Amino acid sequence: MATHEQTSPLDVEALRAEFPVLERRVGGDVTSPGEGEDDDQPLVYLDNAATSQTPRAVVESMSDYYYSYNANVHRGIHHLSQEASVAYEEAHDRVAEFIGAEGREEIVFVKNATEAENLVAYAWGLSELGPGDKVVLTQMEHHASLVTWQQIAKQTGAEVEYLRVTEDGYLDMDHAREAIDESTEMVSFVHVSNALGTINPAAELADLAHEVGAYVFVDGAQSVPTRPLDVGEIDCDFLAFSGHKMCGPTGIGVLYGKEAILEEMDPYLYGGEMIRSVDYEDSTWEELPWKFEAGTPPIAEAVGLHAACDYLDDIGLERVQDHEEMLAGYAYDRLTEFDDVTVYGPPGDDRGALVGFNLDGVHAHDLSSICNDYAVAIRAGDHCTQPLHDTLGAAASARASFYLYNTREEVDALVEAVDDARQLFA
Ligand code: C6P
Repeated sequence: MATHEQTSPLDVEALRAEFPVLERRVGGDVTSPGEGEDDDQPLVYLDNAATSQTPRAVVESMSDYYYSYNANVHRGIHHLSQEASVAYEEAHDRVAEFIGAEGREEIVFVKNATEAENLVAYAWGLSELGPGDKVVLTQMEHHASLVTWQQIAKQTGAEVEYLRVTEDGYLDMDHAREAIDESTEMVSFVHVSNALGTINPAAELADLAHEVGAYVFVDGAQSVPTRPLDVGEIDCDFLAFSGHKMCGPTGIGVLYGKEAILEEMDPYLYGGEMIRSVDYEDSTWEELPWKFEAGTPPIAEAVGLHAACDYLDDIGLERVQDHEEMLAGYAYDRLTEFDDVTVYGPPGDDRGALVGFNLDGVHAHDLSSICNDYAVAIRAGDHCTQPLHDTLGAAASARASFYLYNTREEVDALVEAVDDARQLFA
């Protein structure tokens, strides 16, 4: 019996009006839309952990940039360049405020969360890690973190240890207390798992790491968009996230780093924008954060990310979190009513905004394809967590992920599609 009966703290219908794409009707052949008999079903978009949709305010902030003050930043003293530079710098201030950072020095704009992981692994890891050092990750890491640290460890001779996931989808904290020891230099973990929905105890893990003098890297790709997060409260040294999962544009992500640590690190990319002076023999670097932002940066995208932070803060991230967890709990309850469906991860009342699952005897891709026949967009695959899927004993899983504009009726549409797949493959 479903337990998640609460009503939403959000006015979802009013919010949906801000996202024109949600009005779409889809189906049939994507190469000739409008021509098939299935072309007229309302889109049910449940792939938000991959990419969220973009509200008018964010799109308009970027078109305003292109229509009114498009210019390169930090390079011209003409009017448009100054306006663009101010907007670009203010976007750093806004993101700093959004996550509770001290200021723009701690906010580096990159392409996405993946690049943020690589920046630290290369710029810090290559010079600081060596034989005898340990990097502690979790079994539920996204490849962005797992592959990056694995490869840097190979290059430096450091060891990687993976914290185990328990049967019920939580991080094994006994293993964490044992594994994070004096040889540990970096503890890097996913805050909210994109495959299990597990919410990891970030502050507790940060304490364990700091007790042994290790740095803490939080992969916030799924947590920053969906819940209030304050880097001071967690006391992490680094945090990574992407604009496109938080109502912002693609092409921009954020690396937060404590100023004193970023100050000590060498640049990751070299070129224009990041230098103070250059001669034929050597160069010196710009101040933070520009030292890490070589070349023409994502200016329109920074303006869009600023607008996305405003948009989410205006709604209130506590309310966004409550709404999404209500939907995830409801989906969990409904899907676990089917005895041939396996839902991965922790219980419905203790998970982030997603549900990963499999139907006995049916490949996740087939399940996702049947959902698509109902215009229900979910994701199927290993979700860039291949080792975790090996541990789960599943080659792939289907995943529905929710955001502020989704409704309980859309969860019902998902459940109906899954039920249809059950009948079809029975
Ligand atoms: N996950 C999904 O689950 P990028 O692609 O760089 O914007 O984000 C990478 C990333 C890092 N960490 C976590 C926990 C993530 O979930 C992701 C992106 C997407 O559908 C794509 S695999």
